[in-house]
Amino acid sequence: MSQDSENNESGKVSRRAFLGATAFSGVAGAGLATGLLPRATFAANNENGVAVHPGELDEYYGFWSGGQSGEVRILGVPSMRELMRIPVFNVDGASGWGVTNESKRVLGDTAHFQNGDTHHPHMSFQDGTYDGKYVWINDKANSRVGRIRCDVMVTDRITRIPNITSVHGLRPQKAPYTKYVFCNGEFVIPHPNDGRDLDDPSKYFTVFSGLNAETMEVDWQVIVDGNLDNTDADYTGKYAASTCYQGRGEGVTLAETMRNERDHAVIFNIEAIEKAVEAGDYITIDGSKVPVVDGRGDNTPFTRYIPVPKSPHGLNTSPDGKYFVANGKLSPTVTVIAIDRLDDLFAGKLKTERDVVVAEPELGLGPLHTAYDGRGNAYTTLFIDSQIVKWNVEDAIRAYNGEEVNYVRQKLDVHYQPGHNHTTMGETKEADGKWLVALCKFSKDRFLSTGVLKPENDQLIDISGDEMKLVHDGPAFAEPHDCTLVHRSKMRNVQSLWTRDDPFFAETVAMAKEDGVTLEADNKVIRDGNKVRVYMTAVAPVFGIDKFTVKQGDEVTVVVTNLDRIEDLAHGFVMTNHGVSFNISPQQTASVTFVADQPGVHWYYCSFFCHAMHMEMRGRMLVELPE
Ligand code: CUK
Ligand code: CUA
Repeated sequence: MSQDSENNESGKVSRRAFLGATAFSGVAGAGLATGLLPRATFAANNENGVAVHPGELDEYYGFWSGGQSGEVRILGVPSMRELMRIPVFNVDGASGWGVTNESKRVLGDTAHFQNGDTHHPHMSFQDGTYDGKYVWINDKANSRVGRIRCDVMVTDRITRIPNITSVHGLRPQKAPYTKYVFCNGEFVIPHPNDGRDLDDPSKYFTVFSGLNAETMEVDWQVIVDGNLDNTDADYTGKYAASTCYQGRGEGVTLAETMRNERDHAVIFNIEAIEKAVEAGDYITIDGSKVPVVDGRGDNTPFTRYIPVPKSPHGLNTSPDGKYFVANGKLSPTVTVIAIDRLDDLFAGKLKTERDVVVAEPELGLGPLHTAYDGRGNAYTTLFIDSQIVKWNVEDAIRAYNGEEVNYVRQKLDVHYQPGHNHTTMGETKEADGKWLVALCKFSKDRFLSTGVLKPENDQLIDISGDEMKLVHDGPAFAEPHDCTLVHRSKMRNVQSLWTRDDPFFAETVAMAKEDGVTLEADNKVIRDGNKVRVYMTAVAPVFGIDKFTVKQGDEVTVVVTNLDRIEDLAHGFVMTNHGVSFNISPQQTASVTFVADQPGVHWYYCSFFCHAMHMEMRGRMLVELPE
């Protein structure tokens, strides 16, 4: 699939010439008018004249956290059209995630949790930029990390991180490639957390985890002082940094977590951690086998604690690889940390930890997250001020050094209370400075009232010119914390058909083989005591079996293989009154196991409209009374 190169590049010139400059500024400026258009036909316009008309493709894939829905969503940017939802931690009716045997295998021993709280979707890297292979997402609610395969856009692994309660910040290593996904354990807990120490917070701690990107096992953990909020990696592979909002000690109540004027950003020395683990210089805790090193205290080889004001939240690496920026939240400032001073910091060559700070610009109230345009400017969300502030990093450094220079370029009102913001390719060395998305927590009056629960408001801002321009309001269901904007040229491996030997359903294929069944050809019912396995094909508009008989109380496994090879020709399988419903995409095998507990005739049917005779694509399960 070569989507890049054509479309937009050639299209934009002619459209621009055709519509003319006045037509564009009219549409782009009229926030209210564009808000009235249905999302699917919205055409966003920036200074480059980019518009996405019906039938045209977006320039960027946006991977959106689905928040409390526990999923990941794919949006097209700049149209802001929602293209797809990828279930990860949730039960999903359309795909049958959490219902099929294949998804339950991925969910593993946490399949009984029916929800998640996703915050940070991030793609795998090669050499400082996206490679189109995986997207990871954290589940703050149940301490898990999920991995989505970007070739089929399906979750293939879920890991419950040991020794922690709740994963919050998550980032893949950016260079030389994503070997680790860094995961912040947010809440401090006793270790072991088995009831013997309960209310003595001085014994609580949390850990920073290096999750292996390929194996999805945790390779090592680092015990830290304080807690861990957000994290980001550098562009060399040497360092990662996390924010902490509860000081070095044992703050557990609201007042305690707010009492310090300075909390800290903790810097992790990845090489030093790896060395200690390789040398066997580690402990294990809480009965888990994961190697753990102790990064508490001022002079460990693994960590340094940089004091920063106050309850810092977001941590964002600049795309030139020079700076970590910690966002102050309760301070009107962000703290700029020079990454090239970290070697000296760990070598003990600096007088104080604060010597790595090269700027601390005052930006406004409630700075939460910062994004970059690749032209030296940063964009920070101001939660309390409901604004995005655009500022220049090098000018902020000059001001910190005493020069009279105004580093704030512009403040733009957003609607309302933004959390994350994100620029196109902005978390890679290829930050291209075209679009900024501000993920606003409150929409209030921006849409027709939906009652007591209102949508979030994901606002699209054109940053391609000198001035930020708001061009679109995008309602979103609760609660996308973060998104990742990936140029479509990075997504070369997206497939429209499953491959028959795909590992996602390999175990089901192996089961069929043991039963002597060839899934691509056979339609068979295998009885094995009170277990019945029903293998059927699906080719529009027929299931390979239109009737099978079982006894009440049998455990029935239905395996359906979609033999259609036509792009987008999905079937569904619903067993009525059994809570069984799932999708089978082209060339996929999917299965479900349930108990036939109700005697009588039960129809099964295809639930995805696949053919003119789709309504007739069905069959009967006859459930006999037991003898
Ligand atoms: S967090 Cu929600 S607005 Cu979980 Cu990245 Cu900052
Ligand atoms: Cu197959 Cu509808």
